[in-house]
Amino acid sequence: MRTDPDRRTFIVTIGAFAGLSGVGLANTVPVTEAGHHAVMMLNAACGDTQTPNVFQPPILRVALGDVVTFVPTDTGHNTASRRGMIPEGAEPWNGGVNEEVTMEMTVPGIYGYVCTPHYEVGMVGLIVVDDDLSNLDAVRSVRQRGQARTAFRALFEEL
Ligand SMILES: [Cu+2]
Repeated sequence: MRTDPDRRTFIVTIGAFAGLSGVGLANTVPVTEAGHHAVMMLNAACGDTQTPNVFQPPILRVALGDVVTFVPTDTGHNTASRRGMIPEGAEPWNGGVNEEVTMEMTVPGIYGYVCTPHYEVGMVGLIVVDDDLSNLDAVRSVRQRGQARTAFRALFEEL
């Protein structure tokens, strides 16, 4: 267990990435500085209005120590880690609806997360830190409900 608060994996910030959201980038991935990544919470997929409620990009690969910000580009979404779908030693997170969440990714592995209101309709995503797929079996074995099952399965195929 880590006890040093400066090394917490989960940090919630408001406006830390000022300028990322609300600048008319509804269907593009914002460009961020090196080592910082954005995942947008959207009502519809980029260029595909038939696919509602998505994280963009649905799979994000980052280096160890990189920072990830979930941006509430559209309203009505949140980000929450799925139990059993983060590496051992990583801290779970559970953002509020419409809340921007920023995390420093200090533990390698696969992170599976969901939008709580849209979990059953398949609004889910993955983050892979340091190209480490060693917890893939554990992540895959977590039982999913509704369309989250097929949505996660499709993402696993892309790993
Ligand atoms: Cu959602």
